[in-house]
Amino acid sequence: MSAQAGFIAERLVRWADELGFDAVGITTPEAFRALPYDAPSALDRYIAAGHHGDMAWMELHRERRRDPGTLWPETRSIIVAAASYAPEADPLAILHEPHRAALSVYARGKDYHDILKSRLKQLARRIAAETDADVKVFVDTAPLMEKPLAAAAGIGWQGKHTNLVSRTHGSWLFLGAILTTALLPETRSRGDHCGSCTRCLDICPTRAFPAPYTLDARRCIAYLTIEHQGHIPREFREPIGNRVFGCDDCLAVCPWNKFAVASREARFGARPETDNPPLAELLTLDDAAFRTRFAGTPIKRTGRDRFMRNVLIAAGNTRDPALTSLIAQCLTDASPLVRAMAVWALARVAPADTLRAEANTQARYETDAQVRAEWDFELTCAQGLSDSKSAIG
Ligand code: B12
Ligand code: SF4
Repeated sequence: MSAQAGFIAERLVRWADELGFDAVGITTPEAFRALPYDAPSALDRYIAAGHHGDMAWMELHRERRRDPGTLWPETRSIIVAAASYAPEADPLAILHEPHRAALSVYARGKDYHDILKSRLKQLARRIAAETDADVKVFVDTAPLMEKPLAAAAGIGWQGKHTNLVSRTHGSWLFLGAILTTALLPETRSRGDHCGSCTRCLDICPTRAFPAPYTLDARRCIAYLTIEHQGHIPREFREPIGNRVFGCDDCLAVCPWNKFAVASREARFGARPETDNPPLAELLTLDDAAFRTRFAGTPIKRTGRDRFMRNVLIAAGNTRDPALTSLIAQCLTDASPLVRAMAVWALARVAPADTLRAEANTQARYETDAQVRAEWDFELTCAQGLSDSKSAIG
């Protein structure tokens, strides 16, 4: 290790702080491979079990993702930088306001990918300027396992909810990495401090953890509302509640959050249009209005149709007849994703005769097989309900 490498490592902490990062660490491909839980094999098991659902890109780039040395064989050191997005108020309070959309904390500001990437590039430029080394910057979408890398770099540990937890920032850290050909002194990996706590596992509304430290993404609300492209399976619709984009439950109950300081959230520019808006407002969004409203935020990534699918599930979960006409308007939407969830939501807010009246005007013209199946299911349930009522009467 050269004296210059030690000098860079010392400066790194100051540079990272100046650029708005809250923690930084250095690891190597060898240290990553030596983690006690063998992250590359854990990825293999995750994919073999189908836990990635329809995120086919995880399987497609598996070889590169499972080892930074395969992604870029010249890599000698990996700098992991983390930025806190700790919220100012309890992010679970919104779950008690069913008429408003719960948008997860990470999605409420400007898109963190853009912000972190720009900061990481500036950090990488400083490293490159001080050495002859090559550098490459990665945030989130690259085939790299950022959480075990951050654990190997000593920023924290992977908690039972699988996210990186830090003793100083709790569960509220975004991560990014810089790969470099420079050999820099490693920072030490720290142990697991979850102890016997199981709060994150116990609170999950969809029971997405088959075991501690293992997530079945197919059951996770973050996956269902953001990544999943099709209809959301029936068993998850009620547990989703009013969570329209992502989920914070397992992060928010982590006891280590008590040390997290909210001041840096402002750097992600929380915006009023993502501040848990009323569902009634969102139910009227067409494509243009969706794009305008959520431009520059992570929310735009789902596109309008998937977002409306989620809004309709939340609307159905209000069980409020006052939303009937707004939901009914979605029965003629161009997207079958939206129409299907409009049927489901209508069946929850409207009386059976309104459902049947809508079926007479809409269902008979429905051409999409899955939307027809939603109609058939809900009309059969409504019929069963009125049969049992008349049997009792
Ligand atoms: C795919 C993905 C998702 C998927 C799947 C998540 C998952 N756990 O795999 C979905 C869509 C569900 C998702 C959701 C969220 N995500 Co996401 N996601 C990713 C992504 C792109 C890849 C993650 C990955 O590699 N998964 C593969 C599997 C194999 O990894 P794993 O579940 O972590 O499995 C590990 C454990 O099982 C562990 N393990 C196995 N056995 C044992 C035993 C012991 C004792 C221990 C300690 C560990 C252990 O080894 C495995 C490998 O490390 C990363 C960005 C990146 N490039 O890394 C962001 C990332 C993980 N997501 C992030 C965030 C913020 C979220 C959400 C909080 C967003 C939200 N509010 O809705 C939720 C959290 C849900 C949750 N409980 O995980 C952050 C997490 C930051 C942090 N502090 O950890 C990341 C790092 C993005 C970023 N750049 O900041 N995400
Ligand atoms: S983000 Fe929500 S749904 Fe996903 S694992 Fe955590 S608590 Fe469960």
